[in-house]
Amino acid sequence: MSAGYEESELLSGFQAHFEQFSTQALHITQEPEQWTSMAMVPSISLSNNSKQSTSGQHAGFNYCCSANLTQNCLEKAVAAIDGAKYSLSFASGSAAMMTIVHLLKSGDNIICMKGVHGGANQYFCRVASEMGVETLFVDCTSMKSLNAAIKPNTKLVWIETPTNPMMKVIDIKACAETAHKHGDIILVVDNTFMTSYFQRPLALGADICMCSATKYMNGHSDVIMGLASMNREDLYERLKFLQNAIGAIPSPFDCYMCNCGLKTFALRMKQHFRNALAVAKFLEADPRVDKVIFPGLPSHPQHDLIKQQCTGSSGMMAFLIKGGLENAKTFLKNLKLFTLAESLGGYGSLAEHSATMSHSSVPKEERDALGISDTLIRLSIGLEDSVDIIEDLHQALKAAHPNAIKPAEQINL
Ligand code: P1T
Repeated sequence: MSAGYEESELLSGFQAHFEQFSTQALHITQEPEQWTSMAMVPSISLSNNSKQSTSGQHAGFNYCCSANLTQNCLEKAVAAIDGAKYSLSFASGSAAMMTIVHLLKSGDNIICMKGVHGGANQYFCRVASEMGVETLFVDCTSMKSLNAAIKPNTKLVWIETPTNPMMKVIDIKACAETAHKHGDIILVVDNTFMTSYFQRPLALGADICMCSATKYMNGHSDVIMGLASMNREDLYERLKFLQNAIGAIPSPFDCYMCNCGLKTFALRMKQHFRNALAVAKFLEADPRVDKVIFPGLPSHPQHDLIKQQCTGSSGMMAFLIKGGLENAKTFLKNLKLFTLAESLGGYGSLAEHSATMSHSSVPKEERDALGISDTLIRLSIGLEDSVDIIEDLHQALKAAHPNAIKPAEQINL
């Protein structure tokens, strides 16, 4: 079996890619001149404080909760990548989310897309609500539903597109228009799955583009970090204040690591897409699989919107294995190359059972309504050779369905 996709086929139907992405990811704010040693690779500045010339006089650095050289370097690079004026980094994607929600006050309302990742659901329902900020979960794929749900105290619309793990896609431009029609409502897009390599929320009208850099941005499964980029100065100033006041900042070492990760970001994303497309085509043709949900496949119900909004798709997909919970469990247990683990977006292929892993904190009736069933398996397709990835899936499917009628070897990839 060989993936063998040509570049033209990979990108067919998708809009042209954003210009200069790779160059920016490699060079923005990496100038050796900023370091006394003229170091090509940005240095790690570990000091948590800086000397002041006289009391209250400093060169932009006093205590590391407000600024750090390595962190600033990363934030400027991310701003360029996200097509933003400003970017801020946080201790995790969840910390970025919490800091953003602190833009609101008690009595304010949030509208959140139905079916966001388990941590967001948990934060909105069990943390923000305790502080008097209520969240209404709405199907934001429908502008009619979003429009009808907006109340006078709605201050923020939070969408994740594609959603985790059901891969529902939201029209960012339409969402921004709908939200902004009602006044100063902040539209936040969690761009973790697509990243700005494939999808540019700010250019489509969003106010804040956030992501968990724990995933693709860093890409090596060894950092926990969150990022938020924006063009509005007022939002930047307030979030910069909150970043310092709350203190959920990343360590300089993690900033250094993430900055290194950006060097291969464009290459990695391209390969994630290439591999994921090969895997999705394999799974879609396999009789042991009921359904594949991958934004890069024409069978995705919102493929037209995806082609309009994105320049490709990452390595994230979900599929329904035929049978029941036992088949899903046998499949997962038999994977050899894939690691059975939560998280996503790293170099190595991961598989997980969303109902009992990443989304176990979501009540069962909500999971059922979203389609997170016992047979749903989420894959984060890594950077291994696609033939090996497919071979692993094939042998695990065989273990889960020993009597399947049509062997996948017959499917010519
Ligand atoms: O893990 P953290 O850096 O705090 O990011 C949270 C987060 C934010 N946004 C999305 C879309 C996410 O999926 C996550 C975390 N999700 C997982 C760890 C998971 O396995 O789904």
